[in-house]
Amino acid sequence: MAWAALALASFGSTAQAARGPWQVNMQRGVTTWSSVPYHLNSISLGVCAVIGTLVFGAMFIAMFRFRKSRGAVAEKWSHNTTLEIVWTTIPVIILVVLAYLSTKGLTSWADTTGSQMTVKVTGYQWKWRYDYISYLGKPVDKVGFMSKLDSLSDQTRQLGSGMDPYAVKVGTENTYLLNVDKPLVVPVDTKIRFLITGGDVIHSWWVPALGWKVDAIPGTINAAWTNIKTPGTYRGQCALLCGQDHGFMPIVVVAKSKADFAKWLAAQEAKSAAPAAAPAPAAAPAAASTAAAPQTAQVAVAPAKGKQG
Ligand SMILES: [Cu+2]
Repeated sequence: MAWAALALASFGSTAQAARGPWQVNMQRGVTTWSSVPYHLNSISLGVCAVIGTLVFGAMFIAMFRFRKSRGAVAEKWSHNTTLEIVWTTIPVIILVVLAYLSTKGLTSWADTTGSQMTVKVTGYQWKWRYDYISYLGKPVDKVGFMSKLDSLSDQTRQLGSGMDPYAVKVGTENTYLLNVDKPLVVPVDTKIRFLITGGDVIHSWWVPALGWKVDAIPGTINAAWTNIKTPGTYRGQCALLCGQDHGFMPIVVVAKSKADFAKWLAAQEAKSAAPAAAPAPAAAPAAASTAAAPQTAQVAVAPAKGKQG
């Protein structure tokens, strides 16, 4: 049964915090939207379970009751119009209902209008970059950083390190390969738009508690949004095989209260402003171009897109 344990272990390796013991269902997530895929999954699974029970039930009853050794004789008829209309109409209705519900869900997922904040996410081999573009209608002043596997996990994973993966902890939570040096910090109760792209190859930004994942594709910007209800730490992974260290580029989202986030953002802005004020010739052109750049997120993102193309 080692394979089963292994499968279970890898199945449950993400979203540790939100997962109860022996939880096999999807998690409900922590955002205003994340219950949508949860309910869609429950509905489709329910439909599948009912159909499966009816079809396999009828099949097994027929196999048992009408077997040759019990003297069953085959019927000669081959056509039943009523039956065919029934078993065509019912699946059509089920499919139309499922298509309607999932289209409605996807439409609400894709609607980034009214976002109060924009963050650009760029996937690299093998780390993530987060650039804060705007917050509450104002452009954010040069807050952006790389987010990569925490150094304790990184040292532990090296062949022959002799270090204990179970000793990699935050509090009581084992965070081996799940923690990063700098998490993405966001506020709760805020509609956040993510602009997701790739800097080298295709990656996929996936945090299960948000209820979606989006491919990070070089030369393309995919948009998605979230609105987190509960403060907390939410973990995710790169979800598209992107090379040797694909398994070592986790994602950590820390959702703070609005007040705490405003403080954090102000501190980051102050930090990024400080070195630029000092005489650093290399930093000067970058500072000038940012200052000159217009205020909208689209324009701020455009140069990065051009660079990748
Ligand atoms: Cu990746």
